[in-house]
Amino acid sequence: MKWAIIGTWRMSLEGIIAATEILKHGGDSGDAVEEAVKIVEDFPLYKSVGYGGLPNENCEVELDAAFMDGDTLSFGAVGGIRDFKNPVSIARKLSHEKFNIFLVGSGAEEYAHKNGFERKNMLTDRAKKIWEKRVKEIYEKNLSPYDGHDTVGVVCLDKKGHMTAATSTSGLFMKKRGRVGDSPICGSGLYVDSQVGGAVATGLGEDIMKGCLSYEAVRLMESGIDPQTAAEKAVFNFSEKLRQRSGKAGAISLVCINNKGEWGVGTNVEFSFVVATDDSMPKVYLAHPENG
Ligand code: SD4
Repeated sequence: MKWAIIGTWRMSLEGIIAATEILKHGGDSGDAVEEAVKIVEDFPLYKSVGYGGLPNENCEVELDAAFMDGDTLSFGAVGGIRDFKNPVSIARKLSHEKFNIFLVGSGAEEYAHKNGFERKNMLTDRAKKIWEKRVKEIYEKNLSPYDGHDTVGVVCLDKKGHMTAATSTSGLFMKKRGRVGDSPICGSGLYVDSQVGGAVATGLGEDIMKGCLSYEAVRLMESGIDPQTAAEKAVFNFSEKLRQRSGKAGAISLVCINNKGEWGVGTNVEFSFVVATDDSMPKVYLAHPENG
């Protein structure tokens, strides 16, 4: 059977290359997405995910991550977790729980500690310097603090037809302490159903969550629409709705795969993403708002 994997932004390339090795040899999609996301979390130069992620306005790195299994629809997530190495693995572990599947802040940290996850100071010197520079700029130039944010999101179909999805992010640079974006929210940052397909989103979480966009893309695929049209419809229709109702829409990008391994992308900004399938090597693509 076919396999396929798709990830948001160029930063997912190394992770997808590693995941491809798992998938080629008949490995499980849950292991593939976790591995892909962990590699991004561990890389210190990516400023919006895991180690090296940019901090909140108090110079604390608070991380959001989620994991979903498309066979059982089990879901786990952490929000605003500090000082743990791989939030995606904690989210995956939570997805095996029956109760308390989405934990935030100190509760998430307590769970991670009790379950033997590795503690790590996730603030790098580089991220701290960027924070210091930005604090100065905001003060001197009256700049909006909120930029420089990207989520790694990965959706995968393995040879057995098992689909999973995961996300991980440090969220908005300079966010308020306790702010949680769309990435760990089921149906907003990610959704997957092995009988239909899966989707992950990236961009301004405050807007993505208002449209439950990952669920929307999967729902569209369930109604028989191909992944490319589903992704475009989910992003464009909702961006337009936001513009009409409030005059503006934030950056929104979404990638999806159906249960046949066909994929699609929709975006209202320039957006890079990575795809690998059983008949194509991992490759970086660039999408534009005009052509999706
Ligand atoms: C958030 N959606 O926390 C994330 C950030 C992101 O491109 O993906 N930005 O709102």
